[in-house]
Amino acid sequence: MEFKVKDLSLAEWGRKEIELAEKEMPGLMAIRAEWKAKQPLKGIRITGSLHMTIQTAVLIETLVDLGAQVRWCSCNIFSTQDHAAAAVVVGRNGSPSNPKGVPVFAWKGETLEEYWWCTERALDFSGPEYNSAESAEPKGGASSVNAAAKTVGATQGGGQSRYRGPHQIVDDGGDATLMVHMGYEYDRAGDVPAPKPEDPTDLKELLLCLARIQKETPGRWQKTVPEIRGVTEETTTGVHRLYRMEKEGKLLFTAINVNDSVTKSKFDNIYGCRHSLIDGLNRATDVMIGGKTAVVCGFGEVGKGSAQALRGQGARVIVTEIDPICALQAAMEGYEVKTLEDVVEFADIFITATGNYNVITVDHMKRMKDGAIVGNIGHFDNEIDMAGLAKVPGIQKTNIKPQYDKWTFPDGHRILILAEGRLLNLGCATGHPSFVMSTSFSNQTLAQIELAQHLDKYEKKVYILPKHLDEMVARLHLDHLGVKLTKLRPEQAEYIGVPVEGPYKPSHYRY
Ligand code: NAD
Ligand code: RBV
Repeated sequence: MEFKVKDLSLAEWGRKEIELAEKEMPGLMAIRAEWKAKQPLKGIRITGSLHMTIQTAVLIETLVDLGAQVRWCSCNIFSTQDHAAAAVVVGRNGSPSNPKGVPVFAWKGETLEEYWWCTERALDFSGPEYNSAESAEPKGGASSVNAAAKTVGATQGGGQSRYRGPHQIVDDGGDATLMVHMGYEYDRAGDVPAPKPEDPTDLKELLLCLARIQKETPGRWQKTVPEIRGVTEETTTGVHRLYRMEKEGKLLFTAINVNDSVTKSKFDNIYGCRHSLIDGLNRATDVMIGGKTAVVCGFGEVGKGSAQALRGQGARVIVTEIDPICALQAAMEGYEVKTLEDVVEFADIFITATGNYNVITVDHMKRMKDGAIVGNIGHFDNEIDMAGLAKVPGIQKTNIKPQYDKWTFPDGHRILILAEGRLLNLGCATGHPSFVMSTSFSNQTLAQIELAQHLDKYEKKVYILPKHLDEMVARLHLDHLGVKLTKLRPEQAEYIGVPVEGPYKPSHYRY
C-alpha cells in the first residue's frame, strides 16, 4: 500500500485515541450503524483533503465502513496528528509491518512543496488495487459520467488512459478542488504558466507541482474531471471559493456546502473555536490570558467563539469588524469595538478570525508592544502579512519551538507568532474536540452519501443539505448530552404551521 506518514509505530497510540474519540462522536457512530449494511458509498473513490487529526480518522473510517475507497491528505502543513495518520494507515486489522488501512499522505511540518505532492498523491487512484469492476462502476447516475471519462482517456493514449482520479472529494479550504480545477485549465491550454516572483509561495509550489504532473501524465486532469461527481466543502473560506467559481461559470462539478449546515457553522465554528483557540494559545505560549487585553479581528462565527473563550479566561476583549451588524452584535455582547489602529500599541494578544487577507499588516506589527502575541484562527496564512514581515529589513526570526517564533524588529521590540500565521488551533494544538467534529463530519458523511446516491438531483452548482438532515444531525447528538426534547403536539404543529416531525424552521431562519 502506498502512503507517506511520519512513523507507523505511532499507530497503537493513535488507535487508542481513535477508540476514545468514537465514544464522543455519536453522530458518526449512528451513521455507521444505520448505513453500514446498505453500503451507500460502495465503489466510490474518495479523496479527502482535511486536517489529518484523530477526529478525521473517525470520519475516514466511517467512509470506509460505508463502502468507499479512500485516500487522504491534510489541508494544512502543520495540522496533522502523526499518531492519527499512522493509525489510519495501519487500519483496524493491520500492523505497522503489514498496514491494511487507508493510504494517507500527511505529516506534521510539511513543506509547501511536500504539501502539494501529498495532495496530488491523494488524488491518484491509478494503482492496481483500484482496478476492480466494483471500483469502476459506482451507482446512481455515474455510468454516463464514467463513459465520458473513458472517451477522454481513449483519445489520449499512453499511460494516462488508465489514469484514475477520485469520484468525490472531501475538501477543507478548497485546495484539492483548486488543484483539479487549475490542472484541468492548464491541461486544456497545453501549458502550465511559470510562477511569477510576486506569487505567494503556495501558489508557486502548486504551479511547479502541476507543471511536473503535466510532464509526467499529460491529460491527467481531463481524464479526472469527467469522473468527479462532486465535492463536499468543510469551511467558510472554501465555500467562498466555490460560490465564486460558480458565479464565474468555472465550477466543474457539483459542490455541497457543508459549512453552512446549521449543525456545522453554528457549532464547529463557534463552540469548536471556543475550545481550541485557547488550547492553541496555551500550548504554544503558556502565557496567562486573564487580565490581558486581547483583540479579536472579525466577529463572525469563529470570532464569536474566540472572543467568548478569551473573555472566559478573564481577558479584556476588544473586537474589530467591518460589518455593522457583527459590530453591533459584539457591542451588545459587551465587547468594545475599535479599529486595530486604535489598539495596536497596547493590546497583548491579537487573533485574526476574518477569512480576509492583510488584516494585520507589517505596519501594525511594527507598532505592537514588546512581547505581543499574534495568531490567526482563520483558514489561510495571509490574514497576518507573514510574507511582508519576513521582508522587513533587519528583522530576525528566532524559533522557540515548532510552530512558535519570536520576531525581533531592528528597534529591538519583539512579537511572538503562532504557527507561522496559519490556523493556530490546529498548528499549536489538536483542533476542535471530537464531539463538535461529530456534528461537522456527520454532515460531511451525509453530503458524500448524497453525491453518491442522488447525483441526478444536482447540477454543477453549490448546494446546502436540506434542513431535515441538519435537524437529524442535531438529533443524533442529543442523547450523549442527556438532552430531553419536548415533543410537538399535532395541534401545536398545526398552530405554528410546521410538520410534527420537522423541519421546524423556514429556510430563512438564522438560529
Ligand atoms: P464569517 O464570515 O462568519 O466571519 C468573518 C467575519 O470577519 C465577518 O463578520 C466579516 O465581516 C469580518 N471581517 C472581514 N474582513 C474584516 C477585516 N478586515 N477586519 C475585521 N473584520 C473583518 O466566517 P467564519 O465562519 O467565522 O470563518 C472565519 C475564518 O475561519 C474562515 O477562514 C474559515 O474558513 C475559518 N475557520 C477556521 C476554523 C478553525 O478551526 N480554525 C473553524 C471554522 C472556520
Ligand atoms: N477542524 N477540524 C478539526 N479536529 O479535525 N478542527 C477544526 C479537527 C476544521 C473545522 O471544521 C474548520 O472549518 C476547518 O478545520 C478549517 O480548516
